[in-house]
Amino acid sequence: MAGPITIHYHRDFDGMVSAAVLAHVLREVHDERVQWRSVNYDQRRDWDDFQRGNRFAIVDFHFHKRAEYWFDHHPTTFLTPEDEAAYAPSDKWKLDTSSPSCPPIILSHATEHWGYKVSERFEEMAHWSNVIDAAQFESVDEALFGDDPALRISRCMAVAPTPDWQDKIVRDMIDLRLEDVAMRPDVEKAWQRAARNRDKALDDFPGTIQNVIDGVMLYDASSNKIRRERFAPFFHDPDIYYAVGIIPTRGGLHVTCGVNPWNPPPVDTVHVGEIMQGYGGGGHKPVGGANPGNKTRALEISNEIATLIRGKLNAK
Ligand SMILES: [Mn+2]
Repeated sequence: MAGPITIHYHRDFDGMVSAAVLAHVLREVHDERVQWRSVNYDQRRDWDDFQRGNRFAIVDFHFHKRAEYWFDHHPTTFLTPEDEAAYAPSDKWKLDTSSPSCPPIILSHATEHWGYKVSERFEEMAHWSNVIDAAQFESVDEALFGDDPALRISRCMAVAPTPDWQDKIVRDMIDLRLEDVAMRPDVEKAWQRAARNRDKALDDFPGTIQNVIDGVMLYDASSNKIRRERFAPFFHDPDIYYAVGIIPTRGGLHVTCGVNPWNPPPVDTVHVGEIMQGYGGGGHKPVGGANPGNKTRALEISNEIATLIRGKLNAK
């Protein structure tokens, strides 16, 4: 008999749910012995050699032609044109870039191809995966302070106590309900810490604002001392349409720009991803980013981008 198969998954909420769902499906339907481990962006460098000689599946992450099972929703999934050419939807592979998150793709595929019966438990996890991955929160308050089990677990991941913590959470997600996973003492403890970090980030944010003009906020959060909270601009100023800012990342300074999900602009003429392409970056219509070489350039282009968006909003 073949050895166990390892599911490699993107280390975020919908990636973890994807791993749990596929583990359950492979165990119940295909009688497989299943293991799982998160995969990170550093491993893309030797992607061709990834797990050579081992049996593996990949979910919510880059396509690999040796993956026995592969499911993803990211439009940027193919690392090379050769990879893209090697892909065709099959019994074991599926890409659906229209899906807000990855788990619904696996669930519908398993139902269609393998006669799998989806439990209410996994329906709930898939729902929250969509909400979290596509930022479909009802309000900025839900995004920041929501305490549904899924939101607590998701927020915890920013303060994971060990590198293999996600693997432990996935193990519980295979067989338990989200509310039971969220009651683990280590999850509760991490959630308390993550909530304190959030509050600190929200307190720090106003000091980073450079200006708010014509519905566009410009901020500079490039200092390493400042904690980052993705939706802080829209919490601080719910009336803005866009926020443009500088943030530090592991790869250097990043200029990020996003639409206010809870206060859409009156005109639909701004494509953030295309604007960012003009600065060597990219993204989607509502959100995108670019990586300037240094701080001076970051200040320069963030200012330009804010001005450009204001111009588009004012051109009626
Ligand atoms: Mn993901």
